[in-house]
Amino acid sequence: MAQALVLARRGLGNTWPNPAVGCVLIRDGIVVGRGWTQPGGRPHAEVMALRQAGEAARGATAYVTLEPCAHHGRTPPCAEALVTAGVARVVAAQTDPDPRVAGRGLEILRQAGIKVTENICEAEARAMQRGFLTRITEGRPMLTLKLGTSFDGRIATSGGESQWITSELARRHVQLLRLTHDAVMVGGGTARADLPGLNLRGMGAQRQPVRVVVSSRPLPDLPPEGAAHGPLWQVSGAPQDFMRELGTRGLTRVLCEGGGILAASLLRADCVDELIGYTAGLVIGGDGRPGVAAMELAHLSDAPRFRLVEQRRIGPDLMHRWVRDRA
Ligand code: AOF
Ligand code: ZN
Repeated sequence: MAQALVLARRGLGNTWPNPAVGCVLIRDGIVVGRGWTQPGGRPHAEVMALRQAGEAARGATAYVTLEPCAHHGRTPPCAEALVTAGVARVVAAQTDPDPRVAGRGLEILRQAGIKVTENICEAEARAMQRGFLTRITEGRPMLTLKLGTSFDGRIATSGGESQWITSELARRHVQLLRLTHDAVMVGGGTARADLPGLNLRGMGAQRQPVRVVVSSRPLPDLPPEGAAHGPLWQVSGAPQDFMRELGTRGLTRVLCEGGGILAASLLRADCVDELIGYTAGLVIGGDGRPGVAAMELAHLSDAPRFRLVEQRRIGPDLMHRWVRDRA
């Protein structure tokens, strides 16, 4: 399952509106097939692994990071494909909350006499598929807020000078973040002031992320959609509303890269699921521009609290990642 999770990760940012799933087929202790969800969400992971295994799938155990699907889409369901291939056992990390599946995939397998084991590495699988799970259960994509700041949480001097606070290496790491998200989001102020590329450069990307600009005013001339830039979507209004709209349009993982006003409104609306900070060893002071603008909280208990899950040195900077646990 650990291997299947590694394979699943390859699809992050690439498979929306579908989840990024991994599948490993093992027979007699030997890996006979490996698959992961392909760009755009099809073919599914199991189909890729079964294709690779061919006849060797007969009698094998399939490790999948999500319950195999049960619905007839453009192709027959993966649960049926596993039955037809003669797989003997299926180990699934979690059931699929998509109402078209929701336990029916595992039921098809059991009915066919396949041994089914559930909830193996469930926490890891749920963490990786949080974007898809959030879209299915809450109707909105998962949101990651990234901030590259000085030691004291500033993103620019009072005069607006911001290039560069974090190192080149940290900024390369942000490219990796974009690679694993479906879309990159900025506020109108940032779009106008920085004319950001919001694209992937030199990462061998199969797909450019969607560019989402949150603004009710006309946008500046940003590069048109093409090989180097993803589609450009403008949204506005209350965070809960435009986040739902993005979910309806299929996004599962959105990376917000600022600015401070958008960050504050997303945090106030409790729409942020993950924080990623890149902290540089320079101090700008209280007259500098804050990474998060005023939130006007009356009480500390109103502030969203996050849990630290990762910290790492990246060149001269500190990368730290925090998640918001929800019931
Ligand atoms: C799997 N393996 O690799 C993935 C699954 O639109 P469709 O027909 O491609 O189906 C999308 C649904 O299939 C999606 O909402 C989720 O329930 C499941 N995704 N299932 O067996 C996979 N990506
Ligand atoms: Zn499937």
